[in-house]
Amino acid sequence: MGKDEVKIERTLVILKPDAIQRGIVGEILSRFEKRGFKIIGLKMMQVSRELAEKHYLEHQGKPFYDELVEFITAGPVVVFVVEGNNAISNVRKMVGATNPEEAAPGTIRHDYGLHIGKNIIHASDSRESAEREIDLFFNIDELVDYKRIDEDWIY
Ligand code: D4T
Repeated sequence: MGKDEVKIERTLVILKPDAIQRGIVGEILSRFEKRGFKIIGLKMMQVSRELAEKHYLEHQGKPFYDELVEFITAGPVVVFVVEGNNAISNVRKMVGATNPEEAAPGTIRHDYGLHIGKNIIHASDSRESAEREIDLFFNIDELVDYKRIDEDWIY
């Protein structure tokens, strides 16, 4: 791929409370680093009910909504912003299908999960959600602009 075909995007990833409790944060972060993605913002936080409701606005009224909000607020999460070529769709592919039982082997949800109610990770599903979600979880001064030393060997 020529450099002019590279489409650099940003997307939001949340490692949900199950990932923190199970001690797999490092391993999952490592997958993104090794793939060549650049982490440009990263923090641990407790999601408030208010933030959870904003984040899951599109699911309000669905049967699993209450559980979803309970789960994401049940303990600390790790949130990060990933930057790289076609980051939104490429990260979704790494994450895998919503239900870990249906996710393809090699995806994060398959490799670490067994049940839809505890599916480890969230990643933005479109350009619009990526912008909205990055804005919801990060202040602009929490995102860092830098060059990774291996960038010229990735693109
Ligand atoms: P998130 O938003 O967590 O990245 O998941 P997806 O984008 O892959 O899937 P989604 O928005 O359809 O679902 C959001 C969240 O709800 C849980 N869920 C979903 C659930 O517990 N039961 C269900 O039947 C569905 C469809 C899992 C992910």
